[in-house]
Amino acid sequence: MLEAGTLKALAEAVRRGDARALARALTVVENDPAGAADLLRALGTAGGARAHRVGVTGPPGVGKSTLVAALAAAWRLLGKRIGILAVDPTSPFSGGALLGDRIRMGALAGDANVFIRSLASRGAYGGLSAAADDAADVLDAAGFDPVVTETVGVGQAEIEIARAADTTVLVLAPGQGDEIQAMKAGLLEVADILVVNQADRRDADRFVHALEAAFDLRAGPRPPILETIASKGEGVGEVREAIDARLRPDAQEAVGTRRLERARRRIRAEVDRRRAETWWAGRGDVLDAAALGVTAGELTVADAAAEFAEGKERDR
Ligand SMILES: Nc1nc2c(ncn2[C@@H]2O[C@H](COP(=O)(O)OP(=O)(O)OP(=O)(O)O)[C@@H](O)[C@H]2O)c(=O)[nH]1
Ligand SMILES: [Mg+2]
Repeated sequence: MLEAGTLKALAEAVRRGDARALARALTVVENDPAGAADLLRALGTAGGARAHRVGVTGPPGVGKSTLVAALAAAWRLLGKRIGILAVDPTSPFSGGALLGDRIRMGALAGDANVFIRSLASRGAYGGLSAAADDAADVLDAAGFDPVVTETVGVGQAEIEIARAADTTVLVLAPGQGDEIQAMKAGLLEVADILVVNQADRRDADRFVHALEAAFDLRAGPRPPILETIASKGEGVGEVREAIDARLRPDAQEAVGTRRLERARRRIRAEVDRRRAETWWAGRGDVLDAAALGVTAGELTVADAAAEFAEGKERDR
């Protein structure tokens, strides 16, 4: 818990864009949901929605970070200040942060107008997606726009984070059966813009045609499919334009819908978190007893849960 004076000072420093304050604020967001709530209130962001929130997702190693770095460079030329969150699914082994992301984006290191941070999951309630939303709020309040979140699109949670953005960019690369994998994971559905990176590989055009064909079999509009060689900056300008076009007045409706969905989801998640926190307080011993009962084979998990849900939990 942060003391009120500290909170106010921290919020002010974040709004000024002070890098150390930002780092500290994001650490609060990462570790302490209640502290994050206080901090966001002090920041006065009330859920944000000033910055364009861009989610970049896709299979491992397709060039997401390289593309994000190239996009950031393109936005810098337009005078934008860019916030980047590299979201790592919780890894108890690596301890979370994908330091490699920061290193790969090293060309932008030292530019105060590009802020890059890896984000690992906070445990228990809320989890990764709440932390990612709150972190984006912090960067938004600090005046970064766009705020880009990179997730590896392998698990449902990571895909959900990308889907929650105003604009979701799905990055694929030719080969490796990515196309089929992407469809299996429901990845294609989340794309507002589809980028085929590593277009320098010779099977790139064939891959793009296969993707186009896959979309033609589906209902609904086909997202733009753009080819890039992110490592050389080729095609990145077109991706930047396609992202920015999502905020054009004639196209804004989709983003508005997305923001409503996000707000709905966040409210629900925060209610769940608060209720769970209150509800479990003081029930630790009974939970331990029920857990012992389950491991001893005396009752099933479902039966134990039913006792709790119906208010009939008991000390065994
Ligand atoms: N040939 C080729 N290589 C590329 C291209 N873009 C990126 N790479 C390389 O692909 C490798 C992976 O790039 P990253 O940007 O780290 O990929 P990523 O998708 O962020 O990877 P993870 O975050 O680990 O999932 C690096 O060695 C890049 O230099 C490209 O357009 N063509
Ligand atoms: Mg990456």
